[in-house]
Amino acid sequence: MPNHRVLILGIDGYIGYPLAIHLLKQNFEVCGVDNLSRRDRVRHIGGASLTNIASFDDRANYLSSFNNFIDNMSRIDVDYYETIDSAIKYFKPNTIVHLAQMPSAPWSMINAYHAYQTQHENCMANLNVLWAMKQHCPNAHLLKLGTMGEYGTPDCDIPEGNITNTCVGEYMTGKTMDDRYPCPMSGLIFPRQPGSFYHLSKVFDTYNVDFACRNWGLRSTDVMQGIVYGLNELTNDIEITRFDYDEYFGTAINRFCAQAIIEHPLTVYGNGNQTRGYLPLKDSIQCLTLAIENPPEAGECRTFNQFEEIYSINELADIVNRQARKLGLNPGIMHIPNPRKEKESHYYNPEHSKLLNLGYKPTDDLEGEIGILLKQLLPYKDRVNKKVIMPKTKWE
Ligand code: USQ
Repeated sequence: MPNHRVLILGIDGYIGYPLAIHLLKQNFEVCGVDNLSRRDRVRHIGGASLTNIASFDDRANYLSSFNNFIDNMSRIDVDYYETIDSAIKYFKPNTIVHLAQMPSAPWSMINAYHAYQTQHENCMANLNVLWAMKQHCPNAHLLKLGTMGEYGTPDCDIPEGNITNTCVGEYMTGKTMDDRYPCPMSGLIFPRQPGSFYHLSKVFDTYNVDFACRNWGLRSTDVMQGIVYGLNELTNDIEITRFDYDEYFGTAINRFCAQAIIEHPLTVYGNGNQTRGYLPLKDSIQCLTLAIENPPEAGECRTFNQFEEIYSINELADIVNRQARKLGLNPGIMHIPNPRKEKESHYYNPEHSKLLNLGYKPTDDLEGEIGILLKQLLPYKDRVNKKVIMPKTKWE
């Protein structure tokens, strides 16, 4: 998409870097910033990307080899207003993809310092972006990464962001079941029940973005993303994204796959009936691109629930175990006491049709994708550090 400039905040991350490459190949003008905190934090907890990723400078040089890459990537902290203000003023983007946030629920639950850092960084950075947009590019589109974890696991269907008018108010005072009428709360933000200080930070962001859209007429998309897994498609080594598998920055499928290649039993927390939505990294990039190509109206704060398939942790562990066996590996599965405070058996039925309506073509073969991922990871087997696999942080 020529003449459309995308500023990626968090361009060095798991999603940011492959998204930048994808957009450059689609002829978008791309620029980006990052403070390298993901690299620092993973190193600090004793982890490292399982894939051998290029340095920040080498990545910047690679992206600069595309004519439509606007500038060298800058190392800036988005939670300092002056830096993000000057970046937005300088780049004048049509779309800002905001991925520059601390992404880990367990990291936010370590102690007071980690909870504070998470909420300070995530919420302040987001506020700064909103004010700088208002100042320098009020017509731009803010594409902000939220999380399905904002909703929690309520005992009812979850709409895409807001209460719909198909909800009925039959339980309101003075009404009976025969008195159904459209819900008077239709259009309001659907109640959130986040499960960690990290997920809470995303809820605060949601309300700040919604307010900025209503008050200043900004336009935004809040992407309630499910759990992303896998690696990006590569045409050369420098394109490979990071792959974390530690307790904090690795997510369920990625952790299970890293465990499987060293035949470590797959670490199912609790009874394993926790159910979530999942999508491969390439689908996350496809969905973000669709959102960029189809911006909301001025003043609109729209929400996409972004995932494709729903699985329980037990189902995922079985799939990874089965695919590992096909490669001659025998990890097995272990149930360990759940370090988190979360419902282990629950109802889960979130709506997710808006991206499909925009043309999202989901990869609906999770088992096949996991088979491919295990093969991609096998060459990195000797890099797995067993010390960062078992969880140490407890929610209570
Ligand atoms: N789990 C295990 N074993 C493990 C790791 C996790 O059983 O070794 C379980 C957890 O108890 C949880 C589920 O797997 O029930 C998901 O955990 P996760 O670590 O894969 O994902 P979560 O902490 O929820 O957070 C991740 C990302 C976050 C994103 C979120 C989407 O880190 O940035 O927002 O997925 S969602 O979960 O839909 O909210």
